[in-house]
Amino acid sequence: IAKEDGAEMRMLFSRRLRAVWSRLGLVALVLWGLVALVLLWQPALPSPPVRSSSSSAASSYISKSTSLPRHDLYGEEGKPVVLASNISADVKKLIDEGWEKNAFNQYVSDLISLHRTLPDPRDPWCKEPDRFVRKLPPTSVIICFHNEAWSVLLRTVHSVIDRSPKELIREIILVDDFSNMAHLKRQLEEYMAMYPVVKIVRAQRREGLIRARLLGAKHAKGPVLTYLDSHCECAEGWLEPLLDRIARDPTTVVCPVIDVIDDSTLEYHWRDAGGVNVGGFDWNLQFNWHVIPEREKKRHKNQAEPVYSPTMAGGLFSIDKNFFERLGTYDSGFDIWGGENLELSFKTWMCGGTLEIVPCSHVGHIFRKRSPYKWKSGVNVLKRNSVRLAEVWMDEYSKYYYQRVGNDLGDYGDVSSRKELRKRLKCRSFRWYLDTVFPELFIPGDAVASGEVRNLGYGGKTCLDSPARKNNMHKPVGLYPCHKMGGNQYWMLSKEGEIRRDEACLDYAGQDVILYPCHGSKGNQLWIYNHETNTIQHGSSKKCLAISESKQRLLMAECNLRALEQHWRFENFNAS
Ligand code: LR7
Ligand code: MN
Repeated sequence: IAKEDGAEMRMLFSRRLRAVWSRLGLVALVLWGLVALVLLWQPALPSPPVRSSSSSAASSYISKSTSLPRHDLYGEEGKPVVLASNISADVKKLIDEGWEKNAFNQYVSDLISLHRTLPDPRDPWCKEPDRFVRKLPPTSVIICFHNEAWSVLLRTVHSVIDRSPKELIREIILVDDFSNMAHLKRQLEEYMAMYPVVKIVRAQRREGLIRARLLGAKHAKGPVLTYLDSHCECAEGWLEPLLDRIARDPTTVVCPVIDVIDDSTLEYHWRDAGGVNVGGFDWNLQFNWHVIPEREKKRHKNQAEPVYSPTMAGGLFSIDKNFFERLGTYDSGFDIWGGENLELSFKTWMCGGTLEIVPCSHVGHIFRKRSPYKWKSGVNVLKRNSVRLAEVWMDEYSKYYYQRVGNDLGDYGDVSSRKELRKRLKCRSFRWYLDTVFPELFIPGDAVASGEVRNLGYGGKTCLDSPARKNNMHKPVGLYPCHKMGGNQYWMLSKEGEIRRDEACLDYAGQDVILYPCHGSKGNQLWIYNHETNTIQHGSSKKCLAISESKQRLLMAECNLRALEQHWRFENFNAS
């Protein structure tokens, strides 16, 4: 064809004209390239024009390509979308509405292509030839949603279709958990008619995400189930490394690395294999992340190899369908949200499986700061789920959770069939799980001392007092009149010399005494408590813990055995 073109050209143009022509073309190309570069590099794109207000009431959460000024460059390569600061009041209103409904910036999401590109986050190790077994099992992808934003839900679906080998997707099942947003009704049906691989299943009443997932599983035809939240984006090559692990051993439950999609700019932040964390939990039965323990690192030659994880975050994982059923799927008595991730994690480990995080597989997730949808009035759903979990799976360790909820279990329904399941499967004990899978977890019963930590100076009425929440980390530890009610004054002294509450440790690095995530390597977190002299000496600085005369501030002072403001008393002390 090129040859024929050339012949035609020769007939049309003289030699000279042709030369000028091609030179012009080159200049145009260079100019075009420059324009493209400038566009790409501009950090803040101009704010888009306001969407026409003539469309239906649903328009504020529907991104119809006709009414929306889609800009092909917004958010490509996972880049952040930063709106110009001079946005009009109308746009501002739309942005606020989007936040209100979804707890993320829906307006920004609506600007981004449903097929946007992402950076390739994979370690080179993942791309080596023959890395994965040749014949991978196909999977049913199950995405449950309750009132999800249109553009976010569709980008989730398209990221699966666009970045998975076709033959590995048996189907994509969208489970609508009784949403009432207009765009999730017929419009979704019509849109998905273009993609026969997508099936829509509707719950007949609000089930909560746990039973919604079970409903999805009921319709699944693939040998593997892959669950995703409804606000995800799968990165290049996300699926094969997950299925590979299940192909090798169907009792392996696998999670991708969960990358953060920023709730405000929708920037895709990926972490490299060296930054991968594994899942744990605390005695409030809250899921948390921690670094890969050394003992686990030693098992691997390459940092991109799958790592054992004591627990999973919950939303994003693949599991062999038969194995899931053997494990009794989820406890369908769990309502709305929460706890199901620990239930599945505990029983996977205790009943013969393993749980891994696969660093070659990356999926982004929009992390929100609040839950945008309705829960249930009058019941503490999360506590009820957690009590069911503790009753069935945690044996004598359930008491540590119960202490956290004032030993008031409330009405948690009937768990006898779940206990029978555990018996039938001959699962191991929770103690085995803690010893073998999660030895890093601090067991409150192992504390050498616990309770309030009272200062004996200035009248002896002041106690160490700090909420050990995540957002309190790195902040100075407080003081408060002793109140004898536990809570923020309940501390534990570990055998290793940490003063801690759950994963927060007293830490001194020369400035303030702060709370810091416990690292287990002593150093700035080592405290030597002497129940006879009542002193608390810091391991590395050798200074002693004290309070200021105003009783407002914690101090570190040169040790002086006679200074009463350096004397402390742990409420319960175990001399043994
Ligand atoms: O009633 C409901 N019905 C639903 O269908 C409530 C929720 N849902 C859907 C919802 O639309 C979403 O797709 O269920 C999914 C999860 O709900 P989110 O996104 O509100 O949950 P989350 O991301 O805040 O919370 C994490 O923990 C949950 C409960 O234990 C689920 O397991 C989520 O899937 C889980 N999310 C992740 O694992 C992503 C990484 C988060 C971390 C750490
Ligand atoms: Mn989520």
